[in-house]
Amino acid sequence: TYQQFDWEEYLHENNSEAAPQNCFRQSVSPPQNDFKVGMKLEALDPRNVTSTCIATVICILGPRLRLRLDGSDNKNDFWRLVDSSEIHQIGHCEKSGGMLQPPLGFRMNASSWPMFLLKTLNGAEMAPSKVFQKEPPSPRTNLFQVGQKLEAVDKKNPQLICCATVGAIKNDQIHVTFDGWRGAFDYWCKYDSRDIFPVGWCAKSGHPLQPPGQKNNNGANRFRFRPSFVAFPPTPPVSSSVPDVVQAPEADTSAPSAPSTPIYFRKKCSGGPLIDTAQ
Ligand code: MLZ
Repeated sequence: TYQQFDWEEYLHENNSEAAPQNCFRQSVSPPQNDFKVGMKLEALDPRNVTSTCIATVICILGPRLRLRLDGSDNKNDFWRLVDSSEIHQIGHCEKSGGMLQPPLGFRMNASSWPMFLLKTLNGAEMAPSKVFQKEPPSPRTNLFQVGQKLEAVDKKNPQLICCATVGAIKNDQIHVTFDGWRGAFDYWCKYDSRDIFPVGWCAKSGHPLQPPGQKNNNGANRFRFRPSFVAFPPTPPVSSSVPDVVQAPEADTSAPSAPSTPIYFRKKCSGGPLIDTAQ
């Protein structure tokens, strides 16, 4: 277990407010995730939303699913909430008169699609209808106000949900700006986007929350907690032939100081929820 980011303290210190729940197209209590890794379902191809494809659950994070389209590569995974309207039980497409399509960038010849489809579904574990949750309704209008805080998917690192602020509003769009980052990750989206969440959603749903970055923040941010599993190199053995070196105390002990020795990560480890996986 790790120290959760403290929104209450952060809002207070930044003299700011959270966007209220009724601004968002999210259910009041985050939906339960009863999917399992390996289950198959139907999903709209994010790169070609007119086609419905077969997808496999690759990873589960709180109420979100990391999906990969069958017949696609592993470079185009995407994330969906379990109450997304863009995912369905297998059979839904055909029932509504549609036909399952190969994903954009299908790695085989198009003519092999029918056989591929048969094989990929044969013996597969299909997600049962009860694990799909109904999408919550959209608020009727854009209720956001500039300056309000929220939690938002970082579209460039879509596994991350991060602390953000409404930077601007234009008609039905809001500008999502990421706290402590210089703007490279900011984006405009519709007020009813499924990628934005009320403050506290991550904590409630068991999804990790990426705390604010440290840009424009004097390089120090006490809201970035140092995880406990960071390994420091062992201290060298005490040798009697070498005089003990006494480290002088740091000049400013109130400033959060970076460790003077490098931090080593085991390369294989993907890191915990507080570690930037994509540096
Ligand atoms: N370490 C990566 C990811 C940053 C994530 C920012 N999220 C708002 C980078 O610096 O590009």
